[in-house]
Amino acid sequence: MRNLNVGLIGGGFMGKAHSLAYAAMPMFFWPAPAQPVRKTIAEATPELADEAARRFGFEQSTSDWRTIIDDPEIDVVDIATPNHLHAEIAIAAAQAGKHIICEKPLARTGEESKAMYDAVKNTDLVHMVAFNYRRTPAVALAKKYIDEGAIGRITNFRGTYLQDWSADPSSPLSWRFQKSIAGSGALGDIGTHVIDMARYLVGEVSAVNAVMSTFITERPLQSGGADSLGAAREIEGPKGTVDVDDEVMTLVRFDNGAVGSIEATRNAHGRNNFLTFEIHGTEGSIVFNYERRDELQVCFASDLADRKGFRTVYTGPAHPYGESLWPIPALGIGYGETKIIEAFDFFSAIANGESVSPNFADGYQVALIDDAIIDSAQSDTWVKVPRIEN
Ligand code: NAI
Ligand code: SOE
Repeated sequence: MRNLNVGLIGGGFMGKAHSLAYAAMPMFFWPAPAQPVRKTIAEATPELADEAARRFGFEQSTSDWRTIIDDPEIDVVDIATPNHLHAEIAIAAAQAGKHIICEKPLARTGEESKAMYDAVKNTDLVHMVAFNYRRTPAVALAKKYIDEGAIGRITNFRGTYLQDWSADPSSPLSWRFQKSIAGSGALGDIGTHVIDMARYLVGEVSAVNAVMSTFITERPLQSGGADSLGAAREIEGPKGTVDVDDEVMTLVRFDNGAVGSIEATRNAHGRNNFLTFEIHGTEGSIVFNYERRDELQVCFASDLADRKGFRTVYTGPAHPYGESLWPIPALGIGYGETKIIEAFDFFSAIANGESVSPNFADGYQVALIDDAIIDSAQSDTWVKVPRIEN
């Protein structure tokens, strides 16, 4: 088993999740495809970097991410910074011949995403964009049922991602509300997870017809310290402008003829991480809700009429990734497990010299769908989604 040295850039929420995954992946998936070595972590200041190294188990730290790029011992660059840094870091990492895992959204715009894809597309590098929710075992099970034809030809996809952490107008101006850093609001931050699900489970999106709105146009500025996600802390004081969307809803058409809808907001009181889909096919239906992520609801048209209805399948050893997780169903899959599975698939691809999905091509295609949604909301019309050139 090879050791692969990781340089992780960004020691916030995702820095924690990825560090956990690197430590835990070989505990679950054994023999592991490779042993991730937590070599160097980069943070915004030397103090933050030193603290992150001690907390997340890295051998060394730096306040200049280019140190990681320039280090010939680093095999993997992990980008877990706010969105505005993704492109510059990823392109530098690709030029230095590093494998790359980059948090979602791939970048702020389609144009930036294209530059990232161009940097990796004619190389042997493994590149991945971290849409981890598709690695929830119940979602992978939905994909298996669909691929096996269990619900027939898909006719309808209804996806939502609803949260409430920013519903309070006195919650702070996180970088997630600033276009120059985030690119877009609910669309790029959480709508992209639903778009990834839609592409994974149904197929390519061909056209969109969207509305977008911003209801809370200013929020209190944060000073110093870590970025705070809304409800975690309410602050008084000077305010800054929110220049991204609070709400996005879009109708979608798929290449294969299916239709559907996608909506996202971070202002839905009572919804915490309500990432859901309901898929109808000619032979059945599938329903998933991340807040009950051990469960998949299925209904088959072939069920006898007097017992037809949704049944609940609890994921466990019989299901995707299940043999490596916990020994009986419904013990509880968490957010951490989705990142551990993601790390397993990423390191497997490196060890086997294969590509992995979702990769930068997928991240770029999602960004083109985002751009089309913004264009549609502004022009009040259906907009066709361009397809990336391979
Ligand atoms: P965060 O704000 O918690 O952490 C970002 C960290 O990057 C901060 O600690 C900040 O100090 C650091 N940073 C900023 N500039 C830096 C620089 N020049 N060099 C090194 N470090 C620097 O943000 P969070 O939530 O971890 O988000 C990071 C990325 O992960 C974003 O792209 C976000 O969209 C994505 N994300 C993905 C999730 C998923 O479920 N896949 C969940 C949460 C975030
Ligand atoms: C905030 O909306 C956030 O942290 C997103 O950035 C993540 O992508 C999502 O998985 C959880 O919520």
